[in-house]
Amino acid sequence: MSAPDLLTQAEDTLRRNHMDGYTAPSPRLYPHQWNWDSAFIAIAWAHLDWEMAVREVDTLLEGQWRDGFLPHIRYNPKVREGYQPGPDWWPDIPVRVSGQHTSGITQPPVLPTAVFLAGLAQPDERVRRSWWRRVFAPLRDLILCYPRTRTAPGSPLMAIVHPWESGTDNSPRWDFATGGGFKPSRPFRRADTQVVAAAQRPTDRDYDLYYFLVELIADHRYDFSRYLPHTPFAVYDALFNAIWYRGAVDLNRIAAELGEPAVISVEDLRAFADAYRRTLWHESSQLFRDFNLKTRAQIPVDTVVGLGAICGGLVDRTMAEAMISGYLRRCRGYRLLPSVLPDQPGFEPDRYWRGPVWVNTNWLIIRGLQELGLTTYADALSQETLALVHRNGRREFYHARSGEGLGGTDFSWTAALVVDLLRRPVS
Ligand code: 9WN
Repeated sequence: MSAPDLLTQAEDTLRRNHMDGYTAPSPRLYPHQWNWDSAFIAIAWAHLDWEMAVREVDTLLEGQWRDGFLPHIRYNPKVREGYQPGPDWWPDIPVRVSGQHTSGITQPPVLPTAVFLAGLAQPDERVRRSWWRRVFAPLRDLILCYPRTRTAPGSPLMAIVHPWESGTDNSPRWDFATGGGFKPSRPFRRADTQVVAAAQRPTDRDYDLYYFLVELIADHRYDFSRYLPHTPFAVYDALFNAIWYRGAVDLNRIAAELGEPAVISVEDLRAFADAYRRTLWHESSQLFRDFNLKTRAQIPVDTVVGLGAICGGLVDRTMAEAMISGYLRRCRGYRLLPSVLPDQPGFEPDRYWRGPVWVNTNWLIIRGLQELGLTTYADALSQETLALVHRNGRREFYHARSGEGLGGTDFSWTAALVVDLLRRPVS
């Protein structure tokens, strides 16, 4: 297949998945609107059909809360079946726009970066600026909300409180919590294994923890300071924090274009970057690791998230090169980049976030390497990613050894990021 065919098929997938003002991640498996999915998708729409990017972002922001928090799912009221948990598990959500239904947790805040990139794809400066001006306040509220509501005394890093907030749901990094035997008080039903083989999805034990945390967080009405003493899960996630930092930098760039003051000051950005490196760096693996707030210790699992600082702009070129070359050495014989390093105990090449290759994490690292001038690495990884999708279709994830397409079909962010890599090639 030639690059134009790959592009056409990716665009077809996005158009088919578009409904009611947003693009579903994979209509049968995930029919609602997801936070970081829509951010990735908006980047592609900006290349293909700029007004569609504007709509994707507007619809996502309709689910924003009064304090700026952007939830991980905005439910489409027309979709009544087909995804669990539904909005009934999340009572009393403080939405800005009445009538909206959302989840009560968040996801990595890719949106400010996506709006920055989508804006740059608009050649008419007047149109670009007027869009940035219109979405600036909600994005500022979003970036400021996490330091205000998700930090604990003594650190500017932000805690995630549910594996779903990491976007890498059943990563072995979270086995410390799934192994705890937590169960919700009410029965729940899984819809995901009706669509995708159970062997490729999180286990029932993972889901017990997911629903236990849903209940705990909802019972405390989404107030971090209230449930922090009671939860077994509060983590400084290396990717979430890197994406927040990158989002803050990109939003400051938008602010500068609009003649607005910086949203996060240079001093605060510096203090954040210092804390990130001090708390999360793991010298012997030459990667960053997550930090468990409950045990006050790093979580000893090496995954692709450990490279997240590269896309966040939190490391220099020398450090990034040491990180990526070390990672590549440890995945010889596997497709790049496996979501978990194959030498790690929890590695499974075909199960969701426990080893398979994902296009969104590859894309984040590719763009980070590119910005640092590590073009040879970025270009090679981009070519491999495009070849993987070319051979195996626009799937949710890919077997870490064989490259076979797995999980959801017609997957929107896979299609979207292929579009971006083709339309804005590394070299
Ligand atoms: C829970 C939609 C989402 C992605 C996540 C991915 C998966 C949901 C699920 O699908 O999570 O949010 O039900 O498995 O892990 O990153 O945003 O594509």
